[in-house]
Amino acid sequence: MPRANPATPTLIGLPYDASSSFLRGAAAAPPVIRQALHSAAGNPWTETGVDLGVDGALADVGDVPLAGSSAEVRTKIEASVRTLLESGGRPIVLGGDHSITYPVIRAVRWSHPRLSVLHFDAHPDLYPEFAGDAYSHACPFARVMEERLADRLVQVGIRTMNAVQRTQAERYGVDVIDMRAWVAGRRPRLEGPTYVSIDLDAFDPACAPGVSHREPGGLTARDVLTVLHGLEVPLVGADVVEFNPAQDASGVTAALCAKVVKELAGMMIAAR
Ligand SMILES: [Mn+2]
Repeated sequence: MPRANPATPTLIGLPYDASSSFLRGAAAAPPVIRQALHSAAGNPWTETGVDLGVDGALADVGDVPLAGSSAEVRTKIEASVRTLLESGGRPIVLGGDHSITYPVIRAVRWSHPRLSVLHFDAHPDLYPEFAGDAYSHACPFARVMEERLADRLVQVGIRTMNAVQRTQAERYGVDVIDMRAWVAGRRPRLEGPTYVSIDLDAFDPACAPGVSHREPGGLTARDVLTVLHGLEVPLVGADVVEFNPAQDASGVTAALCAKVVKELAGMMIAAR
């Protein structure tokens, strides 16, 4: 792969949803997000003034074929993202369910001895295990924190905290900005190279109905975009996960995924 542009934001699709606990469907998301991203309904400029339509501004290595056991899938994901990083790409991962984030962050951590993670979600995803599966989409941030893959984890949009996950958040020193704290005015503060993980159910289901776990009372599209635009740290990778096209009759969630991908890419380019 050519390295003309260091740290080119690069789409990589991970069509995997076998670690979902409720509805399947997120595996179908990557091509639907690409279609919305390249739709003639919009133009390729970001709100921050970056033209993603310029040749080479935004790369795309396609979808990674993910068959086999969940352990085999995690190995394949980590290797694929590591290959992308080694070739000079900066990953924007199109999920897939949230279980993919753990092997992705393993790969990113390999090239970033300092790493913060900014995580938007309705759910903390900190269960030690869920329904007997330590690699369920309900668990990725427990694995990330117990392996010390992130120096700091900041969660925004949380509104499903329970006793088990609160204990986990305390154990790992997670900075949880739940929706009540968000409304009271708390905002994330990041330092150093940062990875952003965006679960679409962080948004209020009114603006993102196409998810497997609809949880009312969430963030608006503008809330999340404002945080992304305000980042003053190097954005070294990102994922957009848990979009379930089967739940998205209007296509509005696909449009939101594309919007978020565009603005993430724009922030990566502005900062390099
Ligand atoms: Mn979630």
